[in-house]
Amino acid sequence: MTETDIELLKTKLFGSQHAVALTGAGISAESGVPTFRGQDGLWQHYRAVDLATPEAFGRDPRLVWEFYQWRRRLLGPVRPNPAHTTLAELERRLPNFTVITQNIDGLHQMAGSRRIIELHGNIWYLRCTGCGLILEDRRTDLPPLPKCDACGRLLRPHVVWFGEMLDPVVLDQAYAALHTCEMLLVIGTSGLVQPAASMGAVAKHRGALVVEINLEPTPQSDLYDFSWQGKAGELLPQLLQGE
Ligand code: BV8
Ligand code: ZN
Repeated sequence: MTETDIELLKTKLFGSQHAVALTGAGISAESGVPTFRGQDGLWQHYRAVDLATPEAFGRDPRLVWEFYQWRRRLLGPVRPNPAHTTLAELERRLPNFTVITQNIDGLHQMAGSRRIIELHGNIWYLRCTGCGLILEDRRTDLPPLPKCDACGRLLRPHVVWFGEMLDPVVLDQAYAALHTCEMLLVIGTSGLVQPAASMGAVAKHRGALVVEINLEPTPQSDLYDFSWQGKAGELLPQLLQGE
């Protein structure tokens, strides 16, 4: 990305009527949240994708809860970084700026973003496996197998597990944003998990300018207009400089 490219990007962004950011674990890395790649992606000797499934929860709910309790304790003291706060600032300055996130860490809300579409749920919400009650619970010392106050059945994290469908209402909101945006920032995602991984292509095919912001190229980089490589927390604030 040359200086000219960045200026073009800013002109397009600040002239946009509807811009969108699609984010993944990489945007929270500089806040100290482990990503799903490499060593980061391991808890004890389990891969996140092996524990974040309805099968694993059916087999051993105590183990899966231990995994989510570990992530909740890890997330407790974590705070948004300049990448999150830049997107919140863009929402204040631009009409209809929307964040579509794969992250369940709630850091976009904490940074002040309000127009957020959480594709995969939120770790601070629990859902009853019996009556479907959904409740916010930010305690980091939940009982090993949390139970529903209403019906006594087992609670589970209100997140989307591998092999589970995304909430159709949430999916519709995401596609509505992708179908109408003039610009899409694809930030800190490896582009390996569907359907999020094909959302950049959806916007591209609808004529949006798509800019990838990542430490490294991804399988979709060639499809996008720009691949801006570096740390999101260092690159995104540049969008506000001089504006
Ligand atoms: C579904 C919540 C219908 C839980 C998550 C075969 C082929 C294709 C698809 C499938 C298939 N088999 C099954 C599927 C579907 C499956 C899927 O895609 N599997 C993959 C693994 C192949 N998808 C599903 O199951 C989805 N449901 O499709 O339902 C269906 C059902 C059954 C069968 C078919 C269809 C549900 C997917 C949602 C699962 N839940 N999270 C939890 O978190 O506990 S997914 C979870 O993993 C995250 O939410 C995120 O989506 C994904 C991790 O990806 P990223 O966020 O991108 O993070 P990653 O670590 O990978 O990469 C970080 C990136 O950041 C890197 O590129 C790195 O370079 C960069 N980076 C790092 N630091 C920085 C940085 N960039 C900038 N700055 C930095 N500082
Ligand atoms: Zn219940």
